[in-house]
Amino acid sequence: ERCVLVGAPVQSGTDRLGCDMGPSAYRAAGLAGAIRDLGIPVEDAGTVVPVPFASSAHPNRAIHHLAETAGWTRALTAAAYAHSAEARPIFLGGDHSLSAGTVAGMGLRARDEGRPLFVLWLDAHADLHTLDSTVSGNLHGVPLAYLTGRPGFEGYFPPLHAALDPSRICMIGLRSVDPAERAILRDSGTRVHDMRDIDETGIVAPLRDFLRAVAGADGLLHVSLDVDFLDPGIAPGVGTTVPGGATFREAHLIMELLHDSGLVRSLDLVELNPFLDDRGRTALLMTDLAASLFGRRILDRPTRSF
Ligand code: DIR
Ligand code: MN
Ligand code: MN
Ligand code: MN
Repeated sequence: ERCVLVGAPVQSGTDRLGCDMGPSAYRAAGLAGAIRDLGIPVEDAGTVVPVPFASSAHPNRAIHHLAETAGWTRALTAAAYAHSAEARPIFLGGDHSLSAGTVAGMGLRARDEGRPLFVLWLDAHADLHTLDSTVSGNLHGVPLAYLTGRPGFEGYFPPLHAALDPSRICMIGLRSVDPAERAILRDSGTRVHDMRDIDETGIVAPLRDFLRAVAGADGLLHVSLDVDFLDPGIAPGVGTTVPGGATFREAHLIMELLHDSGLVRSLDLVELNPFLDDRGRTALLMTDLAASLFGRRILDRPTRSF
């Protein structure tokens, strides 16, 4: 099946400038060629342009660039829906607020196919703030609250056609969760694996469990990969580094298992800040991880079920 690259140079969700250079960095790192080398046709669909959304002013004064982020959400919802009709899209971010749009668009795709949407969120953060609870005002911290239909987004973000069921989300890599997010997660049904979990049990068992649930429900899987999921020692090109992240092999192993599952329909590559990177190494690592997800492997091995 074809792959399509969709540039989403979203910058409005963070106060650290540079994420808008992400799509260029992935192109320079050779993402299209890396996937073509696997025998998969790749088309570069260019860059999405935000569609204005007239957000009301929000009483939380910390919030910045609300209308702009809502405009990206509207445009990316449409783009994700359109580009997933006949290809597997990779969304080149851009900060993580872009997932409010890409996941909403994939939700429309799943609805058309009569299948449930599942989301794997690989991130140091839960990105579960509402507009009322965010303290930083950085909207890259809110996409999952919007997508799961938490209250308080009406009039500020485009209306959601259907909320994502929190029990169809799996988070891996958490190590920076704010109190309001922890409260939401407590009884949400979301599969949550913080770094301590990974230290204690490894990364394979929780992922296999989740993949089994996706397959059992004939679900469609969207993967959202935040650079800060990775340890800053191997991935310095991000504005919100948090020590103690996933290792090189943990990250590749996740991608390899995802490939073997055959379940992944779409991918976000988010939060890369090329301005903070070290000679492109973070862009190159993210590119290699995407290649693993699309089937690059060390040795041929029989495709195991998970
Ligand atoms: C923090 C950081 N929870 C906030 N979030 C980040 O600003 O709301 N998410 N960096 O990726
Ligand atoms: Mn994130
Ligand atoms: Mn993060
Ligand atoms: Mn972030």
